[in-house]
Amino acid sequence: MTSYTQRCDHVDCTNRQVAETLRLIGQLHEVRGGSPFRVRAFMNGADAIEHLSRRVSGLTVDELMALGGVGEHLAAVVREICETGSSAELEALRAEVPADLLELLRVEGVGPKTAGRLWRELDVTSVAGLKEAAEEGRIRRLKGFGPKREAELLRGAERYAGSDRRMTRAAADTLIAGLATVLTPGRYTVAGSYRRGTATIGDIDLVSCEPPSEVNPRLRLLADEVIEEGDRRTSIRYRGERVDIRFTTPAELGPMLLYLTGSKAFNIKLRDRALLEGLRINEYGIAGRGGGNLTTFPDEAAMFAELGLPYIPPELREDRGEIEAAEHGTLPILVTAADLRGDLHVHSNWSDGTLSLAELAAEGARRGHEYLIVSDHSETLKVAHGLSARELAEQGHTIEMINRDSPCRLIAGVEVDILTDGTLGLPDRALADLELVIASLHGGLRQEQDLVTRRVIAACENEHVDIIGHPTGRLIGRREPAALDLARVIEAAAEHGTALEINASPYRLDLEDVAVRTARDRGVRLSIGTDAHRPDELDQLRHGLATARRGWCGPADLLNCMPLDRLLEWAS
Ligand code: DGT
Ligand code: CA
Ligand code: CA
Ligand code: ZN
Repeated sequence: MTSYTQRCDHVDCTNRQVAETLRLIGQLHEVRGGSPFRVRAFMNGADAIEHLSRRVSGLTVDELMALGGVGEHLAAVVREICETGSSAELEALRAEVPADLLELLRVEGVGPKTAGRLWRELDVTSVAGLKEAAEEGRIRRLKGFGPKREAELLRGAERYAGSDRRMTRAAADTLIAGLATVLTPGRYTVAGSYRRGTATIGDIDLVSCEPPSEVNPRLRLLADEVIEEGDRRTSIRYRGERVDIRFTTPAELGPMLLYLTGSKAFNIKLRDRALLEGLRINEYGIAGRGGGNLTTFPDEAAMFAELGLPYIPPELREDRGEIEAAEHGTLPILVTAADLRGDLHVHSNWSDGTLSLAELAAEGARRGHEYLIVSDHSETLKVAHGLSARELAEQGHTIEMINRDSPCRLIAGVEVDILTDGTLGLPDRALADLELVIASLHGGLRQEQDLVTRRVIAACENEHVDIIGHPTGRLIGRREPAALDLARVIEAAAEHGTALEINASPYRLDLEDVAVRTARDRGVRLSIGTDAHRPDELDQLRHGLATARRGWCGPADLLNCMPLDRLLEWAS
């Protein structure tokens, strides 16, 4: 378990981060009213790099230019981003465009073009400014806007201000990758909710063992705004989000990391428990009765030991019974990345994915997977080019051929629609021919509770269905979960031996941690699938792993930990 304790995390310069940076540059050009050709060049380049199956950081300028959609200028910018983590062009644009304007882009109905006009023509540079201008009726007077558009923008601004705007783990990863460019690998750790593996993140918390005199000047260069700067703590706004940094030394890292990882409820419970023994805990160490000498600790494990407890992994620190379990020696042994043998939900270019079956097998092998479930959509999902029974049979033959010489075995599956009347999008005969069947809700998510619950239960009852995909259908920050009665669904899954998915997409993470734990306690099997439609999304498995750990899952609770033959036997 040591890999989850003190290791300082460093996120590589990933394709997605480069793509996000290019998009940001494109957006800023558009905000400034720059040439549409230049804007498109950056957007197309971002798409090309996001869809790349190789690491962009390993490509030369020439290799980059050989990619469709990347010209000479863009290739140079990409190299610069990979080497330095930023780009002079981006910094120049940032200096020119007000920092809050980027936040304005997150309001529904505001694209870069609109943001640019609001800024130039009305001097609106923030969400609050947008709301004010709309309330005063100034927006309707802009050419091409009118009262209707103004009302839409006002609603967007109000909704945005009222939402609690938490980041997805994907957004947090992008920020952390950016921060990593000014920090030294091995000398800082990401703490807070990010380290606990929560589905959404309010702000980023870092513990730095590098001294403030070295880190603060570098952070200043990166920040949109320095909120507070000091020798013990610094807070900045970076790409619109708050980042809190606490400074410590390797010898005193334990208490600071424990404190800043939280959760707050966990910290309070731990502190109160220690107080009963006459010990006082804070972020600098443990002191005896009457504030005696402060003892410091280099790591969290030593600190837990001093408190008479085994190490409690960050994902469990929510005051949901883990401290009691630690006292009684009944903490679960959590699943680790090394236990996962495969990815249980991926799409190919037979439906709406970008990779061919052969490419999928190669990408799976590259990640050390023993197997992948090819689970393309069924034909009822028209927008995703869903497959008919005949096409699935044909896909099955191609899969057999590829499996002959692939170290990563493709499992012939499907993600069949649970239709609005509770039947499935393919006949039982077609499902019977497949090795594994995932059934998912894609439409009718707003049905009333009993109706939508009965649809999912009917899917659990179908003997061919092995897994319920993204059970609630939520899209974080964008779509509420269906009104499912999860207790009934979990009961049905337990009764019929159906597994429930932990969809590992950072935009879904569905089921969520608490439901995972309820299901697991009821003896329901869980299944982590990335739902990847593009190669880089195959790396999302780690988000699902964090959710599984937060749901107290061990290897025995997850289908992903079964060897291939046992998995296929379980599914048959
Ligand atoms: P977030 O940012 O909302 O996703 O959640 P956290 O858990 O990262 O919370 P944050 O950033 O406000 O604070 C980071 C950690 O600092 C938190 O997990 C525990 C610790 N902490 C914050 N406020 C308090 C407090 O009032 N008492 C104690 N004991 N610890 C606190
Ligand atoms: Ca935080
Ligand atoms: Ca914080
Ligand atoms: Zn789906």
